Amino acid sequence: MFHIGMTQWIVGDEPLAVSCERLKRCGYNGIEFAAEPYRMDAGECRSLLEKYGLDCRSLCGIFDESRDLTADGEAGERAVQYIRDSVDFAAGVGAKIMIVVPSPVGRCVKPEGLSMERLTENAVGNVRKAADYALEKGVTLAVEAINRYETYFVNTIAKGLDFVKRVNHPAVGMMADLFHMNIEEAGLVDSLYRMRDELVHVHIADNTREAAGMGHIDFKEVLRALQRIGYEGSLTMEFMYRLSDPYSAAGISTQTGRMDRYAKQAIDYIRMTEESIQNFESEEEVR
Ligand code: LER
Ligand code: MN
Repeated sequence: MFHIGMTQWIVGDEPLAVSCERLKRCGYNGIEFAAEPYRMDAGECRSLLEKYGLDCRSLCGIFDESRDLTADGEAGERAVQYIRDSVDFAAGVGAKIMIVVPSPVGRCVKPEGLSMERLTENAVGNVRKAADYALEKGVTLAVEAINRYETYFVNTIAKGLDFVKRVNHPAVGMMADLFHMNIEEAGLVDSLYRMRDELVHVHIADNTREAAGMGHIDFKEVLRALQRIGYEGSLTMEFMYRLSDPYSAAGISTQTGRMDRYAKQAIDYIRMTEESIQNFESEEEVR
């Protein structure tokens, strides 16, 4: 069975204990904390993990305009330092993966006056610097391709793979976010196969970005592909209401009812799908 987690930045300012209790109640294995090392306390997070019997395998990097890896000079260094501080936080809560979006989320137009090559060079150099530190701490940076309505930069798996190849660092891999991939990829399964050697983490949402099973993504073929490529990481739920700016989810404070429903729907649907493909696999064996 896959490890199943839920990312925590999508629940707004809900207390962490409320999120952990929900996940335990719904049968989740873990929680993905937001990488907010300047306002979250690793000790407090660890006690909650212990209290609710959850683990934290990954942190979700929050790359707003103030954490711009495509920048050089001081701004670029600030983004690198944010990753280093998040890596310390990851080590403090036992997480082995930190998600990295190599450009600010929500910046959909390339900044004027800077070539794509220059921006890429900056981002590659900054991620490589951060990765040297991550390697020392045993953390892998997972590059996330996000769709064209959230970035002009790395928005397809092909661009993500090129980026990772250019960084060329043992502490840098890639992740798959099914919501973004459903917008950008010609085929989900083909792209999962293409990224198999780099794949270290997965985000799950349906095509509307609501919980798995509420839309039309074929999770049966997605899970079968993940099994066949030998993926052993977490399936981390990252659902939200239909928002054009995903980070605005973090500002919504009264969504507990919806989150209860989505959290349960997502895990029940994925577990049921998992079971149905298990049955399918064994029928194949019988034949
Ligand atoms: C943003 O849309 C996203 O998918 C997150 O995982 C990273 O900020
Ligand atoms: Mn994601």
